[in-house]
Amino acid sequence: MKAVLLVIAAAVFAFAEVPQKTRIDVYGAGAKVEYTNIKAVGDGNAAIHGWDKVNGKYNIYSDLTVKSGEWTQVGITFTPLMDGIVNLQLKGPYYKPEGEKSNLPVFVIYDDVTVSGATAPANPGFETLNDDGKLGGWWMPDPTDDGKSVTLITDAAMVKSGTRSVRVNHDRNVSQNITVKANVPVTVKAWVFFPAQ
Ligand SMILES: [Ca+2]
Repeated sequence: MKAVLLVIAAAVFAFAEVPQKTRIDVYGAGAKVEYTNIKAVGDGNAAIHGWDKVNGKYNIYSDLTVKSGEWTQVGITFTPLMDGIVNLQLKGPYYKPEGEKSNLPVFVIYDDVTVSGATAPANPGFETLNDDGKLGGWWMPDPTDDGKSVTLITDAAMVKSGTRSVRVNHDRNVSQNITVKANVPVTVKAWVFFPAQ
């Protein structure tokens, strides 16, 4: 009986553990851009990569809470300390349950990205495709057979506006460069939907 209860408790705990969160990162290592006043917009946290002693100070990660079953606008704000080009990355949360050899994908759907205080992102609503059928404006990884591929979503129930959104996870995500200016605060926001996993 005790063992059964333990198994049930472990299963419930494992289910509850899937983080209903998302993650917008900014990588400035190429131009060695550093920042101040890093904060989450709304419910969550944002900070530099404290665990990376070499490039961590140039990179921002975040941990943003997404509401259940509805579109949530999440974001980060930061002030660059110098001019430069940084890479804006729309990702899912890192999730590595105990006992797993590698992290598991948690899928998050993005639409309608806005940026203030920096160059506007191209194709912010994921509506435009290039001639080769790939997403315009964003770097999007080629499909893989590991169940982690980025996918374009056309199901209206999971599109915030227009006819497309994009589904990403931690390891396979979409990104593009934006140009920032010294001491000009930048705010990045995006609408996010957390689908059934
Ligand atoms: Ca769209």
